[in-house]
Parts: sequence; structure tokens; C-alpha cells
Amino acid sequence: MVQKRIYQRRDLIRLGLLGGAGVGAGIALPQLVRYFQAQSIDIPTTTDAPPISGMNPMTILRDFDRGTVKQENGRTVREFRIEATTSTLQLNSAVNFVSWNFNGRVPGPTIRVNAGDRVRVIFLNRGGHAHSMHFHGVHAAAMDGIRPIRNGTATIYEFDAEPYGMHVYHCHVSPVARHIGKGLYGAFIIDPPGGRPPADEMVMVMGGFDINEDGKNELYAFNGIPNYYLEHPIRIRQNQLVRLYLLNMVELDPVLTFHLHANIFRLFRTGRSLQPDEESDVVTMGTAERHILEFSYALLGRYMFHPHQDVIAEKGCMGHFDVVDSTGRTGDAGSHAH
Ligand SMILES: [Cu+2]
Repeated sequence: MVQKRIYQRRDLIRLGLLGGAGVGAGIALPQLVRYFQAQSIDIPTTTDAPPISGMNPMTILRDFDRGTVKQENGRTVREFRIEATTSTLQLNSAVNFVSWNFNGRVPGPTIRVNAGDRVRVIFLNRGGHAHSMHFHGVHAAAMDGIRPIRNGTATIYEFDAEPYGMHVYHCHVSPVARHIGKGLYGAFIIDPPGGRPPADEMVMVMGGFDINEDGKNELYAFNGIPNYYLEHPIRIRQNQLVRLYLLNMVELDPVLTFHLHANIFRLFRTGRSLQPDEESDVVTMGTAERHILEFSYALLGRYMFHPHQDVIAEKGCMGHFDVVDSTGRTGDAGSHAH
């Protein structure tokens, strides 16, 4: 699958390929070559990643919901329809978990808008309990989503998308840890003006499952299903920039880290900058903390990622990147080592 993005003149100016003076400004050839290379992001196909309990973590990974776009009074409105539901997730061969969730998936849809857009979320609660949608970001108190919406009723949340960054939404009905632990959370991305440079973009949300209701998590997962990306590695292209939108929604454990093997990532804290804040191979995240990580792999093969709380990693929060070349060939020696 090849994603192409059409560039506007303002993008060229932002990339420094056109001066403010516009056409006629000189463009150096190497710059132009890099520009056209950057235009097409090549995402390797994955054929052996089946859905589980009606949701597919491999699809969720790169699935961005930009809403239904409307123009109202000269501005862009993005409208989303979100339904709270109850469904059973098969977490592994032995464990079925009754999940409360948004649109039948854990995490809920990744809501993605541009800074300054008007966001309108039509929220329908069919979950069987009172729920709500509380968005992070800046908005009026009336839109803060802490008022319980009774089962069988609906409400509309509407606000301006500010500020740009990597945000989150979740149910805020008490006890919140239980509602979040059941799966009522999702990523909320506000893109900066002009966007970010082209990359293979993906979302990972770390979640925990208290399956016997003892106040502790017994299982953990990236994007809903424990060990999914361990058993179905995420194929990424050699030397191609990966932009990972990472969110920690694990309740009941005070902190998780995220560790990337055999690499160093650039970290954009809360996605609030276009320049990296630091570089590392491990970042510490409290509940609801989220960051943008950028990296690429030069060498083919299979590389792990997981929280470095290894007890948590070994209870389902572990995955692999499979770095493949342009023909789809992956590495050999050591590629299956854990
Ligand atoms: Cu709830």
C-alpha cells in the first residue's frame, strides 16, 4: 500500500523549497530529489494478521479517523460519531474479557484533526452503563465531558482543536480507573499547522486488563490484544521514517516505560513541538502521558519494543518491528531472538 500526499505551495515554502517570493526562487537539485522521495511513504503489506473479537490491531495501528468534513460559516468542522458499547474481547486462548469501549474497539478510534478545526463529537451511549467522553486539550468547562451520559442517551461535544499535539480522550465516569480499565479510551491527535514531514505513521496505546477485578492488572496490551504484535510483527520499511504516536492508558500501575530495541528515537513530548526534546531508547510515562517518537532502522531484521517493567512486558505488552527492504525481504540471523 502506498500513501501519497499532494503538496500545496505553503508546504513547499515550509520545507524551504520555495522562497516567500514564490516561483522563480532557485531550487537546488538535491533538495528537489529529497522532496520527491519524501512524498511517497511506502507501507509494507501485512497478510497474516487476523482480526480477533471483531477488531484487528494491525488495522487499528495505522487507522486515523478524520471525521466527516463540513464547512460551516467559513470554517472546517470535523464531525465524529462515537458509540459507547460493551463487547467481549478474547485476550488469549484462556481469557475472555467483557470490555466497555468506543465503537467496538480497544482503543477507540484515533480521532485526528488539524489545529483550529471545529471538532464535533456526536456521542451515543449504548454501553449499558453511564459513560462520557472527556477530551484532553483546551476547551470550555461545559465541553469537558465529566457529566455522566446515561445509557441509551446521547450528547454532543463541540470545541476548537487546540493546541496541536498528541492528546487522549477517555470516559470520565466514576470510578474512572474501572471505566478506563474496561477499555474506554483512545488517541486524539491535533496536527500542527502545515502538518509534520511525511512518515509511516502509527498509533500505539498501552492498556491494562484487571481480569479478576482484584485491583491489579493481570494482562497488558498494545492496541487491545495482548502479544498481538509479538505474534504478528509490524512490518516497516528499511531507512523509512516511522512516526509513532504513543499513549499510556494503563490504570492501576503508576508508571510504564517504553523501550525500543537496537535504536534511538527522537522524542516530542506530548507532541507539543516540531523539534525533538531529547533522544533516548527508553521513555517513562505515567497514566495518560503520551508522546510522539520518530525513528528509522538501517538494518533488516526483527526488533522488539516493550515497557522495561519486564513483568508488565511479559504479560502481553510486547511487540516486534520487522524491518524489510523494498522487495519485502527481512533479516535472517538473530531475527527471531527474544
Ligand atoms: Cu465510562
